[in-house]
Amino acid sequence: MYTQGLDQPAELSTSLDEASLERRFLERVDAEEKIEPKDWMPVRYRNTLIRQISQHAHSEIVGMLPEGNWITRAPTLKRKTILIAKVQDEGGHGAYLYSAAETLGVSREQMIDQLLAGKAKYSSIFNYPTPTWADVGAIGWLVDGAAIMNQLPLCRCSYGPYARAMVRVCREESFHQRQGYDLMLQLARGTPEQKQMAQDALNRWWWPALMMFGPPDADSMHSSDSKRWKIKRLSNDELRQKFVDFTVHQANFLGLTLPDPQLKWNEAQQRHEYGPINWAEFEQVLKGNGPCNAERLAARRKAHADGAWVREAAVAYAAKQSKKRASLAA
Ligand code: BYC
Repeated sequence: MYTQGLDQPAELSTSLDEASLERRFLERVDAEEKIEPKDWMPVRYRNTLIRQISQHAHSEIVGMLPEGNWITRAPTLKRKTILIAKVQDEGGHGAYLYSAAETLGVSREQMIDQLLAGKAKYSSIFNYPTPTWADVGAIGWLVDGAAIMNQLPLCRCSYGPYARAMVRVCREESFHQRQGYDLMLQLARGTPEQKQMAQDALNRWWWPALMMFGPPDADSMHSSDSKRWKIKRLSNDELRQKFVDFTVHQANFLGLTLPDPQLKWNEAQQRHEYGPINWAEFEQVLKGNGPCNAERLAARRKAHADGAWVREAAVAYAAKQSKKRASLAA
């Protein structure tokens, strides 16, 4: 996708050959030093980061849509306020992440153009519908829960701007997860109809939440490089397993049943075994054929077009201000 890295500092590239630079880079990674935007880095490392961080940013922005759908219909003022704050946080996460990706030499416009053209990936999870209020609870509990599981290790990622952005994102995700769990708890302790609504939402979101962690390790083409470069600290399957082990207890406390008849505790391995994930469905969602892919992209394209006047006004205002400063300085 992006084949060119930024120019490397001239004195370094002339005094050291590529292999020595790469060796030094790997030594710094091994020593747990953070790599910063102006440091030398291999082009593949830069491109891997641009790919992952931009996909992550897109996920936050597209991720505003399934829950945003419920803002006008939240059942109480308190729930509406919480939901508005959560969706707004997600917009903020997208903004930090686009900024982190920009430090690698790609522009926000390029990234957004790729999203709107349908060429960029974003998390599979946001291509599923939210037909009931309980889906808002299930997203907070499971989707934000899975996101924290995946993102906590990213706080220790080797690339400084991404690692630092993740610290704040994780704190906010933790609030998001708790509000979702609290919503599910209220429904689970409510009327039989409310409890059923919570169970149905859990049934809808469980398997897509497990897919969020990405393909099985054996099929994860980027994992070995990402682990070597300490972008990824834990593998897709390791994180998925931690998520299952964690969530089983939370579901028990809610009195809800995870929709997996093969789920069972393995005493010898001290972990839960779970049933097969439908990877064919995951592939279809990634190809753009999930239940809501077309709807999500159409909503983003409309928002982008509707916001054109805001961007034009901001550019005109900035030009006016810089002209004013120039005439004052003259
Ligand atoms: N969906 O080699 P692999 C949120 C792609 S938003 C779509 O394992 P990698 C929230 C992968 O990109 C949180 N595509 O890749 C927001 C690659 O394709 P390309 C979103 C997926 O990068 C609002 C191919 O499959 N979190 O929390 O080593 C409301 C092979 O995979 C998915 C992040 O973005 C997927 N689920 O590992 C509520 C976390 N999985 O690029 C909540 C940051 C895999 O070669 N990202 N693919 O075309 C990561 O940690 C890693 O990128 C992944 C994948 C674990 C997702």
